[in-house]
Amino acid sequence: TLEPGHLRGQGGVAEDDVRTACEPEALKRAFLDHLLYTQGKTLEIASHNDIYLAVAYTVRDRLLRRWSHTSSRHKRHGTRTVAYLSAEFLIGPSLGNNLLNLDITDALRETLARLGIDLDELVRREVEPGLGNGGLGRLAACFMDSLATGEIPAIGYGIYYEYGIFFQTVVDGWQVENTDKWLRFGNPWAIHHPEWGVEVKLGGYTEHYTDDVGRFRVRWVPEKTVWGTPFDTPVAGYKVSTVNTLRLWRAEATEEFDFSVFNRGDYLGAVNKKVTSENLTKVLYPNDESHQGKELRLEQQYFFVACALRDMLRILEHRGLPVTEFPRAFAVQLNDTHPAIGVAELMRLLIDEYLVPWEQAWEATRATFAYTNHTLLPEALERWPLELFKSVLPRHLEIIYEINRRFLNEARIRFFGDESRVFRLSLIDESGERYVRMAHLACVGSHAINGVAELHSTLIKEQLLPDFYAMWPEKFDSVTNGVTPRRWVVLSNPGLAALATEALGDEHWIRDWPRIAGLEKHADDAAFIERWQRVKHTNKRSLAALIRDETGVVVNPDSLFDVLVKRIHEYKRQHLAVLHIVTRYHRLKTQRATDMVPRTFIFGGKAAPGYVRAKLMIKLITAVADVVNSDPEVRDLLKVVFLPNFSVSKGQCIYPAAELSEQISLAGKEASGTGNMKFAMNGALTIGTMDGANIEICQEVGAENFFAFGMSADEAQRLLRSGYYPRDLYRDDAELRAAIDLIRGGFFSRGDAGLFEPLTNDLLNEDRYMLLADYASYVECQDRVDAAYRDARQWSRMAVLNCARSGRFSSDRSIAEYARRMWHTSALPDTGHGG
Ligand code: GL9
Repeated sequence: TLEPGHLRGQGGVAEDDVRTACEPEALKRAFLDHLLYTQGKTLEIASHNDIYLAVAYTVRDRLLRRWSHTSSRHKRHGTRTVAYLSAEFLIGPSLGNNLLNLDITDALRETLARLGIDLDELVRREVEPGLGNGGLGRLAACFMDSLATGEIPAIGYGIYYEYGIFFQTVVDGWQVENTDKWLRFGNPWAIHHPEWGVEVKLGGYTEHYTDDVGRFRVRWVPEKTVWGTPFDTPVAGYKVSTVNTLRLWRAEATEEFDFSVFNRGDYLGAVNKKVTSENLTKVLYPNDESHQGKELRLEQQYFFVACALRDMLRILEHRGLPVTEFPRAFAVQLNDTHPAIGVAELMRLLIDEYLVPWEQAWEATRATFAYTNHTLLPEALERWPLELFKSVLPRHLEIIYEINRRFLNEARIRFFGDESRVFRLSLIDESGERYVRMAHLACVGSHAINGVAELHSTLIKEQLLPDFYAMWPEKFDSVTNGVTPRRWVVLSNPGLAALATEALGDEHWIRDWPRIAGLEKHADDAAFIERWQRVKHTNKRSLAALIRDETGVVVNPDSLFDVLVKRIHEYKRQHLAVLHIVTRYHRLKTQRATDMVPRTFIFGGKAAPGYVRAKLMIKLITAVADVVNSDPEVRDLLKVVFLPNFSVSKGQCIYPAAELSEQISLAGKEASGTGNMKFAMNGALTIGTMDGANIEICQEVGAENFFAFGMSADEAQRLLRSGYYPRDLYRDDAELRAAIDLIRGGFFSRGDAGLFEPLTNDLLNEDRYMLLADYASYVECQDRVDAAYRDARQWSRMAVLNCARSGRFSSDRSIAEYARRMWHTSALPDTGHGG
């Protein structure tokens, strides 16, 4: 038998402590243990990556005990768990965030420093998993943080893509996509659980038969099956003991299937099938706001949803509950329509496999699901060609037909005699080639439907889904997006965090962001403003260094940092910002406008690889940058930078350094935006249209602290309906004409007049996003920005007010609203009694 002494390691640290204790000595022992016993290296020969991994494992160990306590607590209390279904989770780098939430940053930094290791460099160099495209995926990650911090039982379900969003480089001014092999050096945060694998069927046909006790049954005979196994990443709340789970699924070949082919002597065929199965979760589709009707994409969606629902049934069984308890055990949130097939899949499981009667199954399904819509753009709405859908999911199509039949019967009674409305409500689009409408499936199968900002939710009711709204007004709701102040302030902007803690007297604001309002009373305090300015200047210098390292461009940290970072898309109107820059340049060249405020325009964002116009917009930005930056006459009055590969890590460096946040989408097009919130929290002023959450930001911070311009959504729609003629605007506005003529005359393309014609011709002839209609207002507003920036003290005062009044934009608030109104769940905190 082992004496207690045998449990002690050489360092005098108990074995137990080596996994849990957070004192410097224990951390040191734990780190060296992992370096030797996990990485097989001593400090002398360890690579940077060895050290990183050993540190990450040391941190992960400290999450595991809490993780297992959290799941047994959830099991014991049997409370409703939120299942957040999302095809994307853009979580960003984990190390810094976990250290923050565990509250061990300082202890570990000190420990490692004594070994000659710089923790901050490990944090800075961590590769991030790019498992999302942009706002939608990042929102899911902020929500996971807020769920854990609010101690709400939750599991995030999604896909463990082998290749995330591509890595963007810029070559000769053009975007070039490179593969993102984020798993190359290993992922220390996730734990693979093959024992929780599930089989997923695809393709084939159905058989209807009568079983031996005379019941009508349906059998789905698949063409192939794939095997899904989960990778679990712990998600720790901020300084609480709750650790929730992000469970991402990877596809593999099923053994049985491959062997059957193999046994027929077709070895290569069998291997090929294996490769095909594994392709399923290989790559994230890099489109944003545009639906691609690709079979593999539909398979990905069904795959992770099927895995997730099976997993929930396993948990239900483990808790000893019958399947009819499903809606009491889980609230399933659909992050857009990507997981909407879950409605049909849960029905299939209940009626085909558990033999629950249809009515009862339907009631349970509706009680389970809620649907969040994230866009109004028609090209983003998912519709699957019926034949494609049938070939992948033959049984689900039958179930959707039956859901539709019953639903349309209800609609016919509700809207007596109005067959055209019934036609518009149908889950099947029959206006031309036939399609399955995923948003309609999500609406019918959910008890709640919400938009992501007030304007967006209104437009959903009035324009996107008016017939559904007429049928079920009580289902429609609105939850304005939010972002986590832990990552986007505390981690990204330590200078501001320290200042806030000092000014507010404690750190409560980190878990209760509205308390940041306490900064308001310091807005007129000269000493406070001076410190605020120093923080901003330090952040600007860091960003300037990053810009120099990545692009070679040297920018002046005393210039106004004017930032536009987000996916590149026509509706977001990056080219409107370019028109303004070109106007400034034209003024400098023609009017010697020496009183101009020196500005650095910083752009970042990825274009979908197949989106030719968006890629041309990047080329336009870089082309203007090349000319402007090398014109000696411009000096430092104007600098333009395109920072490649915008990502979560880059964002963490950019938002804290920004002074002006560009949110310039055509009103009515941006559902919410979340970058706009990150900027405001970090004290940037917004120049923006009355779109998405910009409207709410303007309301909160006050119109006098916000640069609003352009048409409202209403005005834009009325102008479009009454006849919009962009060429008249071009003809009548000399500055606008000069800017467009410079671009289309080839000035920025070194004489190649044709290069930007697809963009300029579109602006003159169609201009779907109405840049020309908002141009004059935008340029005039930018002149007011200059005037305001000249008074540094006053500018900083407005910046402080922007931060202080951003209390509403924490994702903690969004999650509290979902929990109360959609999920009917509440926190399950650790009381400390029995773990
Ligand atoms: C988006 C909307 O366009 C944004 O306005 C919104 O803030 C986010 C989160 O609700 O969702 N919908 C969408 O498809 N994307 C969004 O950003 N696109 C990407 O995520 C790339």
